[in-house]
Amino acid sequence: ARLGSELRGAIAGNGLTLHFQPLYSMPGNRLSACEALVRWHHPTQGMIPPDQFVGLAEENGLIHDLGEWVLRAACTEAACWPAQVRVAVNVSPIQLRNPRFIRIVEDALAQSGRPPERLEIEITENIFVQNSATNREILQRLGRIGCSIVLDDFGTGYSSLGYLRSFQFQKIKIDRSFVQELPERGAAGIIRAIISLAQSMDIPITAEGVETQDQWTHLNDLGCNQVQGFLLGRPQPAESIRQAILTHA
Ligand code: G
Ligand code: G
Ligand code: MN
Ligand code: NA
Repeated sequence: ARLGSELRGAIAGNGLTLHFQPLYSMPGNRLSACEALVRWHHPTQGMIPPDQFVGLAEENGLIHDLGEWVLRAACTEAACWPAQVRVAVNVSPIQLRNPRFIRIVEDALAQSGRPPERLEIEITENIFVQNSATNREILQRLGRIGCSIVLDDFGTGYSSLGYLRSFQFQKIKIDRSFVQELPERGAAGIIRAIISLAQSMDIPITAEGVETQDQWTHLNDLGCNQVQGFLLGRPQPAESIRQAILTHA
């Protein structure tokens, strides 16, 4: 309860910040997007990672304000990047229940002057826990605004092939648990199958959690379209990602 009220204060005050992790195109090896990852600077506990407070925020409803802060801050920062570099924002399925959600996205985009195509909304497979008509409708409305909808952490949760067919994602991110087992044969086979499925549906594939050159080479051979991971760049403060963009975009 204490942490909850402190989190409320952090959202309203200056307690949160965003780090950004670069995504690189494959082939080509250009920095093509950056994923915003929220951080909480707690006054006594130091930096608290998101997996210790996003779940809490989902339980106590703060996820709506937290998510709105993240969307606005990410779009504001991205406003000073070159036009071709996209910004990716993680959105909790619970945020879609907010009747204001579409308005918040439109407003964040308008304030930043970024075209909607340069905003990627990353949503995990939990979106499919309830295969609700409302969720599908919100995703479709985001798509109509022009945002890219990305299926995050693919392969670990609730997706089924039926869901993939019922909603057109602009991109699929293969969960890092598969990538990290490369070059083990089982993982390679699963990744090959996911890529071939995605290609047949015309959906680009990103692999996350790429840590070694060997993994990068395997993913390149398998026809992966984009890579993200410590090998290419860690999540880093905004000023530092601006430097990376200058050199690699
Ligand atoms: O580096 P990392 O510790 O940043 O992130 C851990 C987890 O927290 C990841 O699953 C990531 O998707 C999630 N996460 C990071 N930032 C956000 C955010 O702004 N909103 C939501 N919903 N999840 C986030
Ligand atoms: O679930 P999501 O994909 O949004 O998660 C982003 C999380 O993945 C962040 O916690 C980020 O720090 C972490 N991450 C990014 N690249 C790597 C990597 O190469 N290895 C590991 N172990 N984690 C990574
Ligand atoms: Mn993500
Ligand atoms: Na992910």
